[in-house]
Amino acid sequence: MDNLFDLPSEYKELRTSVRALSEKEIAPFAQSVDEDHRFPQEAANALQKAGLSAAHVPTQYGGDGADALATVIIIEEVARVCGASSLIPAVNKLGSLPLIMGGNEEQKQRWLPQLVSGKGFSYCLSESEAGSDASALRTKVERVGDGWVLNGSKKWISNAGISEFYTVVAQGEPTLGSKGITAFIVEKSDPGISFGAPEKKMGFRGSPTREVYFDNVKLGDDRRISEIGAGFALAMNTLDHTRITIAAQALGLAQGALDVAARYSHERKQFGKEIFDFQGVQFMLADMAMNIEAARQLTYAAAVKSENNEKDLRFFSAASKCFTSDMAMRITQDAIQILGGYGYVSDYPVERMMRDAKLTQIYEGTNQIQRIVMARNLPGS
Ligand code: COS
Repeated sequence: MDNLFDLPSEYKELRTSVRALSEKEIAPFAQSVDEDHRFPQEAANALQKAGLSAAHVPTQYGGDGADALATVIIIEEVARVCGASSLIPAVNKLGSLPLIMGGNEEQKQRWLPQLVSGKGFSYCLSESEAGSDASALRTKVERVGDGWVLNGSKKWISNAGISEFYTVVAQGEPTLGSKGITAFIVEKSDPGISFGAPEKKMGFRGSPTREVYFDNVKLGDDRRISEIGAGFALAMNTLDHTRITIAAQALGLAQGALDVAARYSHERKQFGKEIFDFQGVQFMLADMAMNIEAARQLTYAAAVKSENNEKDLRFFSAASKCFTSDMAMRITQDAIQILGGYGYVSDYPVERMMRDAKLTQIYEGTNQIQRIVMARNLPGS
């Protein structure tokens, strides 16, 4: 029983090194990235240099072979200082996991080393009329000769325009519903692909979110990474693994906010003493830390289930994403409350963290969808 809930030393060392890198090379730019709505290029460079932008890629394709828990720790530590930067490793995992799970050897050899070399990989599922109801997607793929022709558009695509590669799920046989959907890889250089204007977002402002348009994009059959009609199951199964990375982001944002609030509570003096000395503030800090630790245990347990592909993964990934993002929303608000007026202005990072935390309750499936997934996959059922 010894150390059952203690992280093995290699994960602790990973946390220490990613934290050091994040504080030195990512945190100094987090505010300007947010204020200027600009891609966090400094973070992209630092993560790339350290082999952290796509560490999940198996070693035979040039990656670090970071397991699901290691990937969670990387994303958590980057999010602790900058949410937008943490989307770099998160989006790269989301975009490439369908290839890793569904692609053949030749396809993996073709794209994964390029991902490791710094070319991003985005995931295109959502559309303007197909969000929670993902299988209602209308982007159309038609068989033409030996290949395929893609037409339609995708919405809310993270890092669109920055990424070189896009996993796209498209409908080939509408009468079959979700069984008519197939998954493909589209490259930014393919004729017929274009991008909308960046969305003006509340948070995660450093990460561009754009529409992606496909106008008669011609694809060979070597771009198909699922069996014909198996694209929806592949897309959903991908989310079972990657919703945990959103939990990791939320965890990092909450921890970052707690760290700022705890430090501030010792610096700020009112009524002749540190505000930490007031029991009301102590109770808030204690509740924040308690909730973060509970979320961390759930998220790490979900990551291990992802790595081992355990049968209750679907429940655990939805639960970790839902619980942790709801928790992060409350904790970041409490952090602002502790900082008072200073929390409400951008001199301190907690208002940015709250704006970022809001999205973790929405993307990769709203928390209402997570509850549907949980209810359909109750533990023990
Ligand atoms: N893994 C593998 N297959 C899955 C699956 C999963 N996690 N979830 C569903 N499927 C399969 C089902 O087994 C079913 O196949 P069968 O008919 O052979 O059983 C098929 O897909 C359709 O499933 P279901 O009927 O459950 O689909 P619904 O239309 O009811 O939708 C939800 C299910 C709502 C859970 C799904 O649409 C969803 O997750 N929506 C949110 C999408 C999302 O997260 N979007 C964010 C964009 S990504 S950034």
